[in-house]
Amino acid sequence: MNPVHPLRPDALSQGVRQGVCDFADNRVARLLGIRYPILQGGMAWVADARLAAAVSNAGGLGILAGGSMTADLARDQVQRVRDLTDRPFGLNIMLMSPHAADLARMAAEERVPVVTTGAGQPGKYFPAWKAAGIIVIPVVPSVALARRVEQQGADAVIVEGTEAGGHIGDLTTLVLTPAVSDALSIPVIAAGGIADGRGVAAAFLLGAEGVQVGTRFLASEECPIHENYKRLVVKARDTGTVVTGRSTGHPVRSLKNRLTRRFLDLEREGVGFEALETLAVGSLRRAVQDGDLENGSFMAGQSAVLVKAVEPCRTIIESMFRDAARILDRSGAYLLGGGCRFPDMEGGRP
Ligand code: TUI
Repeated sequence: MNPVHPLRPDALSQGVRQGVCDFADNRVARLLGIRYPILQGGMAWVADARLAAAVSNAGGLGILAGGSMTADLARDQVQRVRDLTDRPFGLNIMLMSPHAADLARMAAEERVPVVTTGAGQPGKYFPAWKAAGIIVIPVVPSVALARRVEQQGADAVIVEGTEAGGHIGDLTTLVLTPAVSDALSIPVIAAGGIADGRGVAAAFLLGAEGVQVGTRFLASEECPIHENYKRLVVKARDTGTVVTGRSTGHPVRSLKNRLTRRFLDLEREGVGFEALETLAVGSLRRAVQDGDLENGSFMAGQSAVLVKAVEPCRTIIESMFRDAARILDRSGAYLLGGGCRFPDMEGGRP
């Protein structure tokens, strides 16, 4: 239960007036030791040491993707981030990965500052991570799992709405964020559909104290993906993403292309899991590394429509928070607009 809104309007106004926006009173920024309460999604095959370090150096929390790595490869990436930044960073462990247990052990051995988890229940790893002093932030798709991980000792949760890219849950960010904020005491970080300052402002109004952003960072200069992938994100339309894999119980959102059409055709025909698996195997790597427009899986969130250009991570973060702070600072006027009247208002004032 978070009785007090995390953003103090007075501090915010001052920050905006001074042209800086320092979230010193924000629980997520304080917990993580970062300037802006923004985490970069740990996107499998995408989020390497260069991207993570760029985000951390710009004042957010860069996160390495463990989803596509063996523990040895991830250990090497952890070392590389440490070479590139003195700032805090995280490691994402995709719990469906065959390497999840090894990655969990490596994270504790290396005392990675922050671990985020996805696609499963991380409870059994908590004792080792907490003993190593790691800040643990699971992605949760429901209030029930959010409550459970809070009891198990999570430091915060990321609620990821179905607008997100990659492996997704059912609920929207608009519903999940306030529902989980009502149920928990630890900070809630919103993800899914957030790609600009309006999304950040909306997330905070819903009770989040931080945001996690993936798709916008796909279109960052420091993101190591193929140029074709960045181009597809920037030119994506509102209807440009689709969810495949619902029939398998592992729904994944990506940009529409020949692969997603074939996948959906096969699902409609009712072919078995193995035929679908054959189509999917290696497809994310083909998108990220080869830029294979026909056979690659270009995972991205619905927010791709909001991404207009490839920009440095620092520009992305600073513009998002500058815009969010302005919107929140004026949110009364912004939300009601000039002509809006409630029936019981006198002279337009409540
Ligand atoms: O993990 C993600 N997104 C991902 S992982 C990924 S790698 C991949 N590659 C190929 C095929 C499929 C995936 C791509 N995108 N997001 C975090 C997330 N976690 N979203 C939803 C969840 C989640 C779902 C169920 C977390 C916990 C959960 O628990 C279910 C249970 O066991 O109760």
